[in-house]
Amino acid sequence: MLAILPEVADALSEGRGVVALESTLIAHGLPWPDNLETARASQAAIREAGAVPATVAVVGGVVRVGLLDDELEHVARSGHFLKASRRDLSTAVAKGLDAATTVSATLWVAKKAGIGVMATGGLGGVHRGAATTFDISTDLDELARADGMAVVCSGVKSILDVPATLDALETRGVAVVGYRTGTFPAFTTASSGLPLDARVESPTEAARLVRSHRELGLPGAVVLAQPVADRDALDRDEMEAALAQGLELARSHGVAGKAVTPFLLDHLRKATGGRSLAANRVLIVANARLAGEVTVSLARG
Ligand code: PSU
Ligand code: MN
Repeated sequence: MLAILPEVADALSEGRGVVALESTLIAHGLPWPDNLETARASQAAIREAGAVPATVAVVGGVVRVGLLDDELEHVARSGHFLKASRRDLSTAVAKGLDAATTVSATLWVAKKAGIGVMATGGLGGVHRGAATTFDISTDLDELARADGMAVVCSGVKSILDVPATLDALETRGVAVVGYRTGTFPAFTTASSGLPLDARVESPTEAARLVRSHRELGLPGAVVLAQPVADRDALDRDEMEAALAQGLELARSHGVAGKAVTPFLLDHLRKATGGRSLAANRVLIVANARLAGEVTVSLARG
């Protein structure tokens, strides 16, 4: 049921490093043409690290693992790709639809294809107000079952309830490791201020930790959380103020469920004069690069 690009299939059968990339951030997270530029730069960064990129999406009802450049452009440009979490995959396939995959769907597809490392910008998690709305991303449950997967990100979407999300990850037994940081990154802000129990300083050390997790047969993924580069990072108070405003707007416009993220990201972009978008781009590419380095180190054994 999976259409694996020959280049990706070859790399997998030869035991070379492969990194899975999600496509929701291309179709829904970033505006055109930043989305295509970022998707291309992410793939290039993975190649520079010596690994092979595999962007995941459903195209015409086919679950694709690895996209050619014109297909990447189609995802970025078309505007009609659905946002598919894991549970939406069967509908997309049965109906022959185009769908971008979230972290949960990408993790599931990657695992199925035999890919052990993925990269993204920010994970989904517990939304603010989840105590009454029950809006908790299925990303968290998939992270809990994606045994031995390494997921490189810059924490979770800043629009979430970050402390509650960290707690939910702990409950689910998902290992969260800071990459050259002792606190959980907060997406376009370098730190949430929330302490982490573990940190690593290099791709080799990260790979060693992932290998231990796998050899122990522990369930769930290892989340490797890398902060956005200092020079691109946004100030936490500024972000919080813009967010509060955006959340209020979303509420008054009746925006709910999976439409919330694109709405808020767009609001933040305007409110920060484009700096949140620039930081978002930078961190996505940096995470792809780090994921490439980690998968190469894992492949060396
Ligand atoms: N982070 C972003 N932009 C995004 C996402 C995360 O900055 O578009 C996407 C990811 O694909 C993630 C998904 O898996 O949002 C989670 O969505 P939901 O809250 O609907 O589960
Ligand atoms: Mn959500």
